[in-house]
Amino acid sequence: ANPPIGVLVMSYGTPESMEGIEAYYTHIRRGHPPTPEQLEDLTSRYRAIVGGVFPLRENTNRQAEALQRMLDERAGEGVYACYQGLKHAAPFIEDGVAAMAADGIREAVGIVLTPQYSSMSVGGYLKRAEEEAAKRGIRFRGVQEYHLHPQLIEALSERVTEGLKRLGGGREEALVLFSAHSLPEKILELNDPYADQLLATSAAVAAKAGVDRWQFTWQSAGQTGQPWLGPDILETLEKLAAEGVRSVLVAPVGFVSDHLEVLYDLDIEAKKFAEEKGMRLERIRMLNDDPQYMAALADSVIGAASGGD
Ligand code: FEC
Repeated sequence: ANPPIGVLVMSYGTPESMEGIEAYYTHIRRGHPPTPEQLEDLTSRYRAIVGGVFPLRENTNRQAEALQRMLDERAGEGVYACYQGLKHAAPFIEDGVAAMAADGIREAVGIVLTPQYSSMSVGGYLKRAEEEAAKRGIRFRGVQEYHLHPQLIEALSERVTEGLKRLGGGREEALVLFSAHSLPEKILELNDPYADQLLATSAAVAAKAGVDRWQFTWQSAGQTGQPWLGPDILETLEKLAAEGVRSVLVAPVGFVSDHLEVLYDLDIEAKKFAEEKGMRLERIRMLNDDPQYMAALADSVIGAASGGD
């Protein structure tokens, strides 16, 4: 029998334990260890969201397993074999490709668990995977983006509708605030599609959910000394409060899982900030291993494997 087509399921990665935060943070900072203050700041944010297992670890595991099941259903067992490859934690992207090679895989598809393309996000994952695959003689194709896949849009729009329901009486005047991880402003000079794709996802979800009142904002910018894309969500909330908006539904469409940037930056920090300004803030439920999201991934993988990505 032919070896299966490898599917490298790529995600950001998260520490294994509180002791692992320093190594993880050092990797994100390209080998530069954080100062004790920076480490304590990050550790305290994890303490606020972690009850046992780091949530992104569990969610990436569930997503990879659910995608495997969906590919088995669609293409038959043994046709595709999923491997994890993480950006900043083990198993790293290179480990995932090495595991494929060890299993005799000759052909692979890579997909990143974030829907929109940026040279600084998805582009970076795919480059590492391609380089490792080339070294190991594996033919590799990467899914660039799936930000307008109909089942992704459907899954997100259902969550917007549900979130507005949760806001209750606020539905009429509620504003939907789409958000994504900021990146350094220098991506604008590179003609990067990131911002346009995020706006396209947001507009499609708003249209599908029948929402007229919406805006897009950035979140979770890093402190690197250089300018990042703005406005940041806290600035946006401040402005909305001044305009008299009293209820906001945040829809972080650049993320797919429950993790630090959602559970801390939105659910703790942004929520508290909004409340201080007299606003109610709710967030849409994350996709995690939602079947429609898994279908969008499976479709994209099968499309890329058959050469039409
Ligand atoms: O729950 C978790 O453990 C992980 C949450 C997490 C996700 C995530 C996603 C993205 N990031 C993106 C870009 C950058 C850039 C820098 C950067 C820094 C951090 C730090 C932490 C962190 N990121 Fe992240 N990111 C997550 C966590 N990220 C922690 C370091 C401390 C801090 O700033 O809070 C800046 C690196 C540098 O210093 O040069 C740039 C992008 C995404 C969304 C796409 C994706 O998932 O890949 C883009 C989840």
